Amino acid sequence: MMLRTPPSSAGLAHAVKAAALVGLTALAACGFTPSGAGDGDGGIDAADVDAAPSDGRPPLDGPPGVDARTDAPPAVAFCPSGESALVLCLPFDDGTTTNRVSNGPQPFLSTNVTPVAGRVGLAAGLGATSALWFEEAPALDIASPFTIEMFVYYTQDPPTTGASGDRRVGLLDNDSQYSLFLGWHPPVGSTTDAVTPYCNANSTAWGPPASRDAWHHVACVHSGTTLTVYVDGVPGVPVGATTAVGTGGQNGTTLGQNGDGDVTTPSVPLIGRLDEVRLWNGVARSALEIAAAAAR
Ligand SMILES: [Ca+2]
Ligand SMILES: [Ca+2]
Repeated sequence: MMLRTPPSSAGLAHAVKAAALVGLTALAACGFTPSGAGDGDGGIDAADVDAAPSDGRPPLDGPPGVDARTDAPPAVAFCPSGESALVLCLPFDDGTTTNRVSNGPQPFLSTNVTPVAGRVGLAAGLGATSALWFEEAPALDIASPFTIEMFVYYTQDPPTTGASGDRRVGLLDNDSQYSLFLGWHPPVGSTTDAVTPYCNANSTAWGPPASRDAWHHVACVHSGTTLTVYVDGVPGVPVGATTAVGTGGQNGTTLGQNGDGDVTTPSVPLIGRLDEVRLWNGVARSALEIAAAAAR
């Protein structure tokens, strides 16, 4: 069953197109002047060129030097080509779940994932019946150092009853190898549990808590010797992590729920949104880089 172009993708494209039309109407209504006039230089401008259509930023004002308007600074590419450490890069900005890493793995299942307003451009809207799953692939059998990062918006807390494996919400899970979840954990200095991102890769590291109904940047950084979870650029307590990251799991990689080999039967699903998902193999992103990603 190949669902790289799932039936829902037509709906996605339609929704994006509709959103674009609404956007154009709004621009016309407030007197937006297309490139070519109104910038005061008296010249004829080139058409706007969006050098990176998937980055969610406005297009550049034509090639530099064509006119007197200041070109926007080129954005640092979110999914830089030629970045061999990048395994997954899903900005979701075109309304699809395509991995923007060239020759990278693509989702095998992408169903009931809807384009919604994101932290940057569009995001992936996920619910109790969503499935976003990459089949088993060598590229996803990463080793330390590594970095997982994404924006998360959850609208339902993790369950508060059941076994520990039930009192959580899955964000990204390469089953039996490495994972990022939302669970219940007391913040430093407190004895009361709060919803808190945590990362598993033999060791378990917890970040600062993350509130419901708001966007948060969540990152798991494995330095090779320590595991640290950041929330909105703020690190939690690092834990030692010297055991090699496993590669023996065969259940692939799941976004938005626990990966347990049966992605079509929801297991602690995320009710909410994911945006700007990246997975880096062989790279521990620096605290500065994590903070910069959180501030996009
Ligand atoms: Ca996005
Ligand atoms: Ca594996």
